[in-house]
Amino acid sequence: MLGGCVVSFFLFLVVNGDGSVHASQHHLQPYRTGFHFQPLKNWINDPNGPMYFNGVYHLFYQYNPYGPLWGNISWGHSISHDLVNWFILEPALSPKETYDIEGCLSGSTTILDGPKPIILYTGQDSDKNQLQNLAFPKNLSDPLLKDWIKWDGNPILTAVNDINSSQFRDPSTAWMGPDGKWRMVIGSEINGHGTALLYYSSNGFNWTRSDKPLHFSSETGMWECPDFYPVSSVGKNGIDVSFQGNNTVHVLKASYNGHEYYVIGSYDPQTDQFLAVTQDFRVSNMQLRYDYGRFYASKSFYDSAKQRRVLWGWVDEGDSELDAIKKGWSGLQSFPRSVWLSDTHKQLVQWPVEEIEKLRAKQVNMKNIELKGETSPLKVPGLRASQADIEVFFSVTNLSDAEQIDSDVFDPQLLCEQKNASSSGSFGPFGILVLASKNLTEYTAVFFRVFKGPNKFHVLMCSDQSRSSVAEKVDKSIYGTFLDLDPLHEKISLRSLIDHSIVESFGGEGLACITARVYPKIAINKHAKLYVFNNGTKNVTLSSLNAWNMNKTRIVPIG
Ligand SMILES: *[C@@H]1O[C@H](CO)[C@@H](O)[C@H](O)[C@H]1NC(C)=O
Ligand SMILES: *[C@@H]1O[C@H](CO)[C@@H](O)[C@H](O)[C@H]1NC(C)=O
Ligand SMILES: *[C@@H]1O[C@H](CO)[C@@H](O)[C@H](O)[C@H]1NC(C)=O
Ligand SMILES: *[C@@H]1O[C@H](CO)[C@@H](O)[C@H](O)[C@H]1NC(C)=O
Ligand SMILES: *[C@@H]1O[C@H](CO)[C@@H](O)[C@H](O)[C@H]1NC(C)=O
Ligand SMILES: *[C@@H]1O[C@H](CO)[C@@H](O)[C@H](O)[C@H]1NC(C)=O
Ligand SMILES: *[C@@H]1O[C@H](CO)[C@@H](O)[C@H](O)[C@H]1NC(C)=O
Ligand SMILES: *[C@@H]1O[C@H](CO)[C@@H](O)[C@H](O)[C@H]1NC(C)=O
Ligand SMILES: *[C@@H]1O[C@H](CO)[C@@H](O)[C@H](O)[C@H]1NC(C)=O
Ligand SMILES: *[C@@H]1O[C@H](CO)[C@@H](O)[C@H](O)[C@H]1NC(C)=O
Ligand SMILES: CC(=O)N[C@H]1CO[C@H](CO)[C@@H](O)[C@@H]1O
Repeated sequence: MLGGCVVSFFLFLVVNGDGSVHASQHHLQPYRTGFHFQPLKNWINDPNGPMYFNGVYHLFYQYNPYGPLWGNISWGHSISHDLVNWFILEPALSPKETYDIEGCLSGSTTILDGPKPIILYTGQDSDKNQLQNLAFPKNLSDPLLKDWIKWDGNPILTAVNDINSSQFRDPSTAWMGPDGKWRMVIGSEINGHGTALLYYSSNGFNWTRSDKPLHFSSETGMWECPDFYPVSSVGKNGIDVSFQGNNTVHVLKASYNGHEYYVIGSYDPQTDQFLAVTQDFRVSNMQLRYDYGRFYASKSFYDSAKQRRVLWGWVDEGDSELDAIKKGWSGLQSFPRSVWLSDTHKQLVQWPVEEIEKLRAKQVNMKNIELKGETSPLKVPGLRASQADIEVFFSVTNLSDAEQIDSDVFDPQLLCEQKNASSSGSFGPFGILVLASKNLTEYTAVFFRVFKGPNKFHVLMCSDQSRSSVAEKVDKSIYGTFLDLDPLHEKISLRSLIDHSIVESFGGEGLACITARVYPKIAINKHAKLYVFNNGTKNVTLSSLNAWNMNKTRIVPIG
């Protein structure tokens, strides 16, 4: 993280006819998003303590009220009725007490009996010790829960014994076990191992450490932002953290190495044993992740209104600090995603929450088009392609000429780097070019390739930013992952949320996500185009394409 550096800047505020205010017009601010959550200005990072309470969605987030770089970290607070349009309130927590004077760092909310929500969060003191603290709403009858009171028993936990005080943070949402006690985990590193420390409480306020952690890994360093929750093995509905019953498995997520890794396993609440069923935590591009691009420090919550689990993640910038200062802001939240267990039970599926469809305006579609091998990209006409939601299905037949790979185990990220969008194959690269300029000087290619391994076909999904901008000093990484689907019998689908400087892509109807940040210089606003392309030698069928211009969300401060 950066040190606290306060910068003054001008911000262009525009008040629209409908009363909403947003920072600047897109011609002055081509990278500002239209339908992703961001405050009017300044720095944000991790989503914190999202919850649904008394008919209102709350999103808190790491926020610097004074500038576009990390510092003075507070809990920004916004509320919504639909996860799409937001009202921004005053920060819920600000660094004011000795135990959080260097920052109110990440944490979670838990709804105790009552129902009464509490915030558990990490404070940093002036010696950079991390301490755990608690806050609760001042007035439970206030539907907005505007004001939060820090408990006078703070800090509730300090780093003792084998805990390093600079590696002790991000308390999770608490869940209740069959003994009526609350449990929560805190991210740490113990003896060099990434660890989810386990704590118990009878009332949610006073916590004691369990003599064993919930889980740890000798293959990784420090774990941040642990998340732990059950998912149903029968259907897409989400379940509350404290649910006890059959037909569930548990997900443990840890943030390390810049990514969001998760493991699916079985959890016994009698003994607090968590046993990994999928590959246990390690540092590898083959390890399950929420997202194979830019997406970090995520947090999920159970939405009791729609019986679903919703996931938010921080999507940081790929441009420089100087750019952040010029823009006056830094950081986005991903579009909220529903999360459930895949049919194979071997991984999660993620999909933008359905409320996104409220924003869909003009629609464009295409159907049953044979994309001949190695031909020029096909332009999708009639779309405002800088702010769009697009879903496309491809099908391939007769894969006998698919490119061979000599192993069924490959690093997909490396494969996408070696075989990028401009490297022709047989089946693929095919996919879409987003935020593309008219003569294709700039584009971001989101595409697939099909390989034949010794035992099965492999569908590679890549997001190639190497041509995304003529600007030099912006990140242009190439990201990749495999999709667990059978390309002979299933269509290969791609959904991309394109929003000026973010491209959130969902492959295989949510089997894999890749989020990218891009900073085109030419392909901005009305100059951004969308193309379908096939740069492989073999034909691919574009079965269908549906794309929508997206309306802007309203993000309005109400103090
Ligand atoms: C609590 O909030 C309710 C609803 O907004 C309000 O009517 C009441 O006056 C508030 N109570 C206090 C003590 O502020
Ligand atoms: C919780 O902790 C507070 C402050 O340390 C203490 O006053 C209180 O008695 C404790 N409550 C319980 C139930 O242990
Ligand atoms: C504590 O953690 C910090 C990194 O956050 C590390 O630099 C330091 O060496 C650790 N201290 C000990 C005693 O391990
Ligand atoms: C779970 O399944 C077992 C065996 O089928 C059954 O005995 C038990 O009642 C079920 N538990 C719950 C909470 O449904
Ligand atoms: C999108 O915005 C336009 C222009 O403000 C408006 O006319 C239209 O009704 C909106 N569509 C939806 C689906 O909200
Ligand atoms: C590929 O597509 C072209 C154009 O639609 C068609 O003429 C050709 O026969 C197709 N090739 C194969 C092998 O299907
Ligand atoms: C599949 O393609 C191969 C190579 O192009 C060809 O030899 C074979 O006849 C095709 N099979 C079918 C069923 O079309
Ligand atoms: C397709 O391949 C050609 C030749 O390698 C390359 O020049 C072109 O840029 C590629 N197209 C895309 C969209 O990458
Ligand atoms: C993309 O692939 C081509 C051909 O394999 C290679 O020459 C080029 O350097 C690659 N580009 C990047 C950015 O890796
Ligand atoms: C493509 O467009 C850009 C900007 O409009 C221009 O600078 C560039 O020369 C064009 N390139 C080609 C090959 O036409
Ligand atoms: C307004 C305010 O409180 N700004 C503070 C932000 O943090 C820096 C140091 O990190 C302080 O110097 C500022 O006073």
